[in-house]
Amino acid sequence: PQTIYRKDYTPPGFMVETVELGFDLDPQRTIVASRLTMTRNPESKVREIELHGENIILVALRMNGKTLSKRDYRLDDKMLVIPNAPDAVTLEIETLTTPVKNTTLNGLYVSNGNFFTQCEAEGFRNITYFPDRPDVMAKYTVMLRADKATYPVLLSNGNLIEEGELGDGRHFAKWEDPFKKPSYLFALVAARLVCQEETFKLADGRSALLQVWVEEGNLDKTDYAMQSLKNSIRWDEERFGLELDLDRFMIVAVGDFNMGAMENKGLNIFNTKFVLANPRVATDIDYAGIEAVVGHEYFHNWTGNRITCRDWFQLSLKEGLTVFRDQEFSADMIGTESGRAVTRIDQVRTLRQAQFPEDAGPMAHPVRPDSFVEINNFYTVTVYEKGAEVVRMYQTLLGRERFRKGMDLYFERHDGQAVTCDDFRAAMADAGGRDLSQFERWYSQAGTPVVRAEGRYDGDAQTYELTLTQRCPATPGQENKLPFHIPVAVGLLGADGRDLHLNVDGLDAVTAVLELTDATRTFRFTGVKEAPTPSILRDFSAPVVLEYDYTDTELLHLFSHDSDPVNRWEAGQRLAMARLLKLTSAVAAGDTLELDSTFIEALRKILADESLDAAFREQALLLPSESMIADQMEVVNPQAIHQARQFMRRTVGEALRVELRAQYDANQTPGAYSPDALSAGRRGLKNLALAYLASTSGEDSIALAQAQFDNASNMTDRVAALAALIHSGAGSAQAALQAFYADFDNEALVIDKWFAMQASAPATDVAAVRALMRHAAFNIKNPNRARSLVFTFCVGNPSQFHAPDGSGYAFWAEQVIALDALNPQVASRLARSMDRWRRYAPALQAQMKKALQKVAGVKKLSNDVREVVSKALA
Ligand code: HT7
Ligand code: ZN
Repeated sequence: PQTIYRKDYTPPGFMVETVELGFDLDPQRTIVASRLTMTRNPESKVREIELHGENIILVALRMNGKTLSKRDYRLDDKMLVIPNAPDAVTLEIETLTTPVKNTTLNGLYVSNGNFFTQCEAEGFRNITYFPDRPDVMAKYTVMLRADKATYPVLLSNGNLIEEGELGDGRHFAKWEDPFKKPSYLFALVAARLVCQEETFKLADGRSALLQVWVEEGNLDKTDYAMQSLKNSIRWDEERFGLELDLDRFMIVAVGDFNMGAMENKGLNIFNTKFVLANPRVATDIDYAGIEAVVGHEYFHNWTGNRITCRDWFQLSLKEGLTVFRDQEFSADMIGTESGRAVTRIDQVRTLRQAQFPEDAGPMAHPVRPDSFVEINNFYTVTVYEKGAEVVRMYQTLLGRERFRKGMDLYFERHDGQAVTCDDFRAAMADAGGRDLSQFERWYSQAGTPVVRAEGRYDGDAQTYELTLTQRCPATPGQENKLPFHIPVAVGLLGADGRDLHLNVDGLDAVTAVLELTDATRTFRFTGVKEAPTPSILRDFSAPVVLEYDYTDTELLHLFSHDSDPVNRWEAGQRLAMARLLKLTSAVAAGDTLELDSTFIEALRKILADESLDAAFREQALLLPSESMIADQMEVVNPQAIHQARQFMRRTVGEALRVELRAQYDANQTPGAYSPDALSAGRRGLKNLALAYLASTSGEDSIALAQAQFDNASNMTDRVAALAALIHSGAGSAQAALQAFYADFDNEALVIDKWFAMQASAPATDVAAVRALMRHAAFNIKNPNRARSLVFTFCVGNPSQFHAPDGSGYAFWAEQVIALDALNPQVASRLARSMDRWRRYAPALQAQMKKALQKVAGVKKLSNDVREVVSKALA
């Protein structure tokens, strides 16, 4: 497969002004007629008209009214090239596709009998021949024709300008999008659907029609998505002064979808998982996901759609920025400082759990990659979540006000354009009055920087010197790194736990944002009256690993007192991690396992501290995951990690039995269910208490879980109880699983949970997963279902997946190969779970390598999977 390089970017030879599309929709044989007006681009050296096209049949081609013969163009399985074209042309193209056979869910496809499209990144070329690149922006008019009884609803981007009957049982709808857009934002839906709709008043006095479209039977699950959409519109008006620019904004839910959702102009298409919710079927986490994803897609309307990417290397321009915006939206929706901190802790956890490992593996790439084989492989946590951290750092460095000015300037300069990450940085630098040239390295250098901190207190001089030194590990293709521009937010705690007043670099505050730009620098705090405990990297001010040789005493001090909730939580995680690593070594060596009372007492104090939000206490008591422990080890031993973590849970559960039970009782949320952060936080703490208690296997804890399962009035409590039963190995777990299935067999998203809970259970081995795959409800073609069982097992059940006999790896190879034949995008995500195989013991490594080679040996492998396995094996 061919590698594409950022440095090779060239402007398109022809621009497209208008696109008129006509669809005669038929699952077996859809005819697409396209009429393009194009003009030569004076900025380009390319002389030919280059149109992308894959998996479609060319039926007719006319240029300026004249039918072109095969001598007039070149056609292969990827491109249609017209060499001799005048400067202005009208192209008429007719193509044929078979949507029902499209299992890739890319381009035009059928899901549950309905038509949907997915065009990002390069799906439009599966619909018609077109310069399918984001820097070609055009105005679209779309005519849809389909059988009326089967597809009563016909939707596309923009405004509905005409609809009617065609006389033969078919009907039509004509849509016009008033805004120029790249082809990846095109969408259509032809379906039997119903909608919840509402007219919503915008800040400038205009009204917009908001619709949430779902299959019949799901209309009772659309309220939260609609509410989230209205909140998003209001928030973008207030926080960024950005208004909805359309008269109509639609969200459509589909059960077969490769990702979370898609921001097509005015016609967002969503995975059902991020639309459908009511208390019976959705958990607090589902509700939070809906709010975040609805916000994310809506916010793309400005950051992505109005201003888009020049090329796909710039993906983080829209994704990093839009993730930052959705994170801020979710935090603002909670409204309290402590609630905001909990969302920040969640973000830090995701980054450490998923992005740091990516940065340390064979697929490591900069936020703005330099090359790729398959762009779909670069919708990554680095581009999204690390990209959001990069945007957050602008705000930290410039301050909120100047950051907002930078955003305003970005919109003022680039509305209607396809631009680069450098353009965004320039807007921030110009509006902020700062030189941000070194900051560019966050876009161009891969890898997670390590910041080493060392402190020195001089009692006589009353100074505290903090020396910060940065380094960044080598990543594929990047041996040596230059220093980053790193904002390091620091506070100093006195012996009483209170923040000391800081004097450093002319600042006068309790938290100072130090800017580390050199490889090493010493910052001098003056007027420090006592030896402080440093709280470094407050609010996780940069996506780095912080090294500081904290003593247990210092960590306990921070865990009890730090005014920065993120660092308070962080101190607890450090205390837990140090012990988990020791326990893991002890398991491997066959030593006796012990947990010190100091740690347990610190947890006891936090757990019972009613001055803290329940949500924060939940975070503080959540142990680092098995994969995070693995990340800290030279040679990973998954079974030892699992046993060590189980031991810690059980020991804490036993030691804090009384307090856990008290919190369990105190944090009940009687009355009508509400997904608000306060109630969700209480349920979170209560259910964490239940999980700890159930891990002790006491009969009374099992009875508690069983009672909660039987009496739960919402899905959050029901799944928490079921998970507690399953994970504790309770005899009643099987009956509970059966009852759960029987109650929800009509709810696809709940059955996904049913599969996922079993796939992640410590007792579920490969044989049990294979048995579940034979269940009538399992369907590998449905990405949500495949993720719930196969992915959850391969990624979320490390001690079983890494079984010493290699059976997990053989299973992985089989599933990657099977999925690849159906849906390369989904297959390649699964392929990624073997990325870091070199970190395991030699016996496991050998079997993992064999599995990777088996996949690599498949002749007809997609570029998606080929890129991932070749990089893993390189
Ligand atoms: N911008 C959207 C990306 C997306 C996507 C990419 C590749 C293949 C399928 C896809 N579905 C959606 C989602 C987003 O970030 O908002
Ligand atoms: Zn996005």
